[in-house]
Amino acid sequence: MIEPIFASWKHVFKLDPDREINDEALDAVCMSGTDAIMVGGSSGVTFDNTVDLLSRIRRYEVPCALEVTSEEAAVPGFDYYLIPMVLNSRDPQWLVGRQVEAIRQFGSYIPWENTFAEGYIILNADAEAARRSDADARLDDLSVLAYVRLADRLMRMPIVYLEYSGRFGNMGLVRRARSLLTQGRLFYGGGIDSAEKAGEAAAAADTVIVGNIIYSDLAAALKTVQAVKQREN
Ligand code: 1GP
Repeated sequence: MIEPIFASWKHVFKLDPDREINDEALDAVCMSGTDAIMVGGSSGVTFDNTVDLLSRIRRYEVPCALEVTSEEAAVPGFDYYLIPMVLNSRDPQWLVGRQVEAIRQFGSYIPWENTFAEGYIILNADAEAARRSDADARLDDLSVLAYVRLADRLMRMPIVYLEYSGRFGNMGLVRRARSLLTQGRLFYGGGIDSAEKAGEAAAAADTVIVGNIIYSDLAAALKTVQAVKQREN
């Protein structure tokens, strides 16, 4: 099997189509040396704002992936499509329900060879993503690791995503999670707002996702790229 491209991604910037970013900031993000841009958000993502953001990112060579959270916003033209499946949701619609509905409607048009499942484990109960997907985010460590094994060994998901969105997570737990993986790649996202935290996350996970800080402190966001790349793990 050919390794998916994201196997080489160490640093990813996540841009939210529902948030404003001016051309200068977008230029800095796309030229930063990050391995990829992921486009996605928890609310307010539409076809129009996703197309708009994609067309602006397309001026650059950086690979661009869409994290698809609603079928209306499944815009063609991205390099990759990442499909979140919230493993610790209490509501099966966020695990497989919405995905089945989208496949039922658009299955023949989905670029399957560039489409990958993300086994999401949401661990910040205060995050918008946790509220929307009704995730059971208050898990003890053993349960988190059980979800990780479920995703990696039983479901053979190519991406296991520990999502702390808005809060910096427990790096000891992230490291243990990664040590259990046998074929999947461990994505970590949440609360990275400095080079130091980016370095710590890079030492614990395979791929580090930086989101919010792009919009509140661009200079700090840009520093996370080198911090991650310099880290040998
Ligand atoms: C959100 O995991 C990403 O889906 C990144 O989190 O926005 O907290 O950086 P932050």
